[in-house]
Amino acid sequence: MATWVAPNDNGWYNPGSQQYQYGLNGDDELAPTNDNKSYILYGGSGNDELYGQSYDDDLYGGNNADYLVGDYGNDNLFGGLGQDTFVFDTTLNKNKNVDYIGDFQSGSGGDLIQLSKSIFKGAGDKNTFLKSNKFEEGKNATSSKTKILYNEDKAALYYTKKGDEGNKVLFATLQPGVKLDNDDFYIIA
Ligand SMILES: [Ca+2]
Ligand SMILES: [Ca+2]
Ligand SMILES: [Ca+2]
Repeated sequence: MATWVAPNDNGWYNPGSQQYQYGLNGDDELAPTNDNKSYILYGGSGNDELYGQSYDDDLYGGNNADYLVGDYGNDNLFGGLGQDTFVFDTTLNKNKNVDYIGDFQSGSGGDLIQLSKSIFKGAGDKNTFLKSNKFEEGKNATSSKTKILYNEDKAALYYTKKGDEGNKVLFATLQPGVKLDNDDFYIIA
């Protein structure tokens, strides 16, 4: 296996096609540019930014506040300790683009799920938290306003374009038992 370790603490790295990439204790940015395989990225300690590509990637933020972008594919995302951010900004596909977040911490001081308004149409304005009337917990949406539906029994997250009248599209699953609320979600451009 090809393994790459950051040459210095802190900094932006472009190790290209190395499949395994390890940040060190500083703030690392791991952003493979070759979109031809699955990547396994470890941020280590520090506030790291990890960017997957189109295949099924594994991203591990490690300690501190990390920013995880799986991109397309069925990615496995682990923020580790700290207030981590998980970004969803690629075209939804219930078979080929469903990420698993393995350690989400809900609520104040916890982690955040960022949703691109260009994908999650109608979810709200950019740079705002998801409004409570656009979020619902349950098996199916009961309101036409609902955009984000969370089935707590399955720890499954869906986007539903037209709420109770629309089809729901699975886009993420989380570790079993986790509860979510509307302010766990933040809308981005
Ligand atoms: Ca690091
Ligand atoms: Ca990916
Ligand atoms: Ca972390």
